[in-house]
Amino acid sequence: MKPDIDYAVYLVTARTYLAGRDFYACIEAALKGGVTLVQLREKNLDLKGFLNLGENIKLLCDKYKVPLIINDNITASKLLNAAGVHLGQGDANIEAAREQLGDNAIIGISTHTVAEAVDAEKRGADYLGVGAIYPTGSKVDATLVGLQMLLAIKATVHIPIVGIGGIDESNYREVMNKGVAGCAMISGILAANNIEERVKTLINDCHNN
Ligand code: TZP
Ligand code: MG
Repeated sequence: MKPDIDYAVYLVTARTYLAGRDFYACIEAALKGGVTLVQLREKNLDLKGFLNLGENIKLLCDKYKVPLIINDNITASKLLNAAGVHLGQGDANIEAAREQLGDNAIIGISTHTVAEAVDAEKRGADYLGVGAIYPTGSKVDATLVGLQMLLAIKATVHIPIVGIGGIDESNYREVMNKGVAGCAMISGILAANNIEERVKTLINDCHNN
């Protein structure tokens, strides 16, 4: 059966934000705080390095019963027995991911236009990442799409939508109020001095409105 996914507070990993702190300790702090979903997104690693990192993250996610999504790499997702994969427009296509990972895998697609969103939904994506909602320093080639595009996509497709890009505790609620399923964050979580408390604040924002 396809797992039920809670997209509310979606952590996307990036080792570059940790300022010397231990990667696993930071991810565990986020899990303790209550992140509902984790995406392992680590660039510049070969498959072996990626799998080394991924095995440990998978163990941590299992400990907190939080699903793990792998960015870009379908093979790594399969080998790690992760919940699924997140693909950009330039990555492998949805059909290839579905064929390799099966019907129960969660496949997320980054989209920036209504046309891309409609196409991804038609091809069987489970959720859409839409961004960047706000300016972000975390992705050099990010396209700023803003809240208007988020609303336009939300009005057109039926699958869950996750906002991404420049989201933190100051604007999380503003994005959630647009009716999205959740927000994906790198720096909004990992750049916090106290990652566990930051996540608790976000989770609280999610439930108290
Ligand atoms: N895709 C669009 S914006 C972005 C990605 C991966 C970066 C998100 O990072 P942050 O720090 O949450 O803005
Ligand atoms: Mg990608």
